[in-house]
Amino acid sequence: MKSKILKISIVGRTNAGKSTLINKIVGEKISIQNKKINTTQETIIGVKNIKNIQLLFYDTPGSNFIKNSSNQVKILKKNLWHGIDESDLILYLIDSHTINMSFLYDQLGKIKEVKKKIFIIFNKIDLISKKKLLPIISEINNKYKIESFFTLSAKKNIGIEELLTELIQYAYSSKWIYSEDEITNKDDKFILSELLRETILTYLHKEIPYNINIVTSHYKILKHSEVKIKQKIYINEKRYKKIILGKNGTMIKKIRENCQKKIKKIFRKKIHLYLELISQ
Ligand SMILES: Nc1nc2c(ncn2[C@@H]2O[C@H](COP(=O)(O)OP(=O)(O)OP(=O)(O)O)[C@@H](O)[C@H]2O)c(=O)[nH]1
Ligand SMILES: [Mg+2]
Repeated sequence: MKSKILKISIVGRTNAGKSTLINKIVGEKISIQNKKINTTQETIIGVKNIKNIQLLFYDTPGSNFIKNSSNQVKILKKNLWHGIDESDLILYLIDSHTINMSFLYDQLGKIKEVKKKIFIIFNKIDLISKKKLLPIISEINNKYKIESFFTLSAKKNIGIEELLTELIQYAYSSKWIYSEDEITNKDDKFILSELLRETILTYLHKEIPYNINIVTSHYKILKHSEVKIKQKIYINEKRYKKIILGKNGTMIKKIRENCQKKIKKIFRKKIHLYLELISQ
């Protein structure tokens, strides 16, 4: 059978569930997810092979920072547009639970300029009745040229198979970009650093995870398939060090234990995690 590919960007407001969807499709946690905003910062590619077809999903940073012009936002924006540019087709993901029509139209107006096929995906369908979406779908349909509409729940794994069945219809003849056993463009060290960022995001105020840099400096498989991991947390402001350490080191202890548990679940090995805080 001839090999085929399709590159798909997953775009949408922060918290719409883009990373949750990509993880469900790939079947492994390759992109961190969190209820705080702007969790995803880099474009992460997830690969799903179905028979002779390779689907490449680009997880992009949330798209609702358009009016802010800080440096960090500029990087997020660049990464978002890079994901869109690279793809053949755009999945625009909406949190069905919190739809803001004027924001949505503003976004669709910007995205349609790239002249790519757009699927609109109503996610979190577990939280709302589908019926409520019908008038919204017809309103969007009257205004924009949308290729297809889907409703699904990334978290509860509802409707994902149907979406994949539709997507493979758009694949075109080409050599595969990733080998059969590769599921992402990111290596284990990147994913480990992201898991620590996700843990810190869960425990601390959002400005902290955005003001630190995490490097996984050591990753070694020991005997009995145990893994030793060392991670360095670089902090650009001294006051954050105190917060991350917590009273008598209780916060960093909690972060380390929780992150170790998460890594164990994903890598299915016994993990020895060491964290080091470094002020720059
Ligand atoms: N109830 C429900 N919650 C969901 C669903 N999909 C995602 N979530 C939750 O929504 C929150 C945000 O999910 P993410 O996957 O991090 O969202 P994102 O779009 O990647 O967000 P950014 O990276 O910040 O742009 C998490 O708490 C998820 O558990 C769903 O289908 N149903
Ligand atoms: Mg994300």
